[in-house]
Amino acid sequence: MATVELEAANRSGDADTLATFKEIYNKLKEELLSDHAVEFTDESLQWIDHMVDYNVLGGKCNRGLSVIDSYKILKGVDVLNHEEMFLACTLGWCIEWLQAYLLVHDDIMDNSLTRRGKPCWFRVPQVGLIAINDGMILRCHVSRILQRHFKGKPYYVDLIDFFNEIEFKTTSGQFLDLITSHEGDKDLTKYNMKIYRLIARYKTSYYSFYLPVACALLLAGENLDNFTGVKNILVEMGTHYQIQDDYLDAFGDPEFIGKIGTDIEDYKCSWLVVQALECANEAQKRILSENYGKSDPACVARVKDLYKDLNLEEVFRGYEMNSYNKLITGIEAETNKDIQNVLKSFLFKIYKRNK
Ligand code: DMA
Ligand code: MG
Ligand code: MG
Ligand code: MG
Repeated sequence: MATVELEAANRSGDADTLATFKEIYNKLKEELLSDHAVEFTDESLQWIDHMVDYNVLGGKCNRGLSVIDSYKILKGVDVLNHEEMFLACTLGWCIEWLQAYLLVHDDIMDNSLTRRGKPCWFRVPQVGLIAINDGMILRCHVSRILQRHFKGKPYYVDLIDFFNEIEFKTTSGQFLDLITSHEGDKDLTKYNMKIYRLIARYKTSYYSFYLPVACALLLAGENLDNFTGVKNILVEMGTHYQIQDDYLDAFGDPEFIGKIGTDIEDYKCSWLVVQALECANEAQKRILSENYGKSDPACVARVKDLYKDLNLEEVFRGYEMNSYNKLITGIEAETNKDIQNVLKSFLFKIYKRNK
């Protein structure tokens, strides 16, 4: 596929694929609700049904759909057969389910208010800290789905190992994110691009970028050890994605992105604060250390004003363009054309996103 066609295909989205993807969601959820490994009461089944819809649905599904897109490109077909489509969608949903679990916990830890245009799950009055266990149920669902549909496949053990490894990397990234912004230990001088990249790589890149493509490679019968170059590009793409996330946290429209930013209040090692520290003068640094990490809206506004004074919107646009060009150069250095197309297809999905 030529670049222009690829780009068009991604931007228009494929209505049939989306419809099938959604149908398979319903099937997977029904299977989980009729899973006889546990005797559930009617009341608890209703809770799980609602909890899964509330947390797994409502996102962009970029990660899940990328498994299908990548698998099609690797196989060199526009349409997958019934079985292939089912397996690709199922792995796509496993990633969406994993993400749902990560987000339920992330919102508690980040003390967030909204997600995907609704209150965060733990903010729902009847839910509260039950959300911790609900998150764990969502994670267990991933294993149940994999067991039901992949046990017996030659790559089953690799798949399980792989999901476990990605989860370990992600929770370690979350740990780094939390420990770096730890209360009582507020010291902006420790924030720099090196620590920033480390956090972004672990908390975001592996599960959001490497996992979908690796799932498609495993489905195509490939050995992941032969794709370390691909992994490195995807990890870099994930960092680009997290930088966009950090930018949108302060500058995005909460109505549109579906969440209210909390990075300033949370004293996060955000890309914006790292950039601000790099170009601020002494007086501006003082403003930052006096206002960053406080929940008072006036302090948050002061930090955002400073970001504007430092022209961080422009710095971000520059970064975005530069990073895009570097990614394209890296992708075009890959010898395999199919792999190039898998990577480009993913990059086009996220480039200049405003959501
Ligand atoms: C999210 O980082 C990372 C994971 C693993 C969910 P974040 O807290 O910046 O995400 P969000 O802005 O969506 O809360
Ligand atoms: Mg968060
Ligand atoms: Mg977080
Ligand atoms: Mg964020």
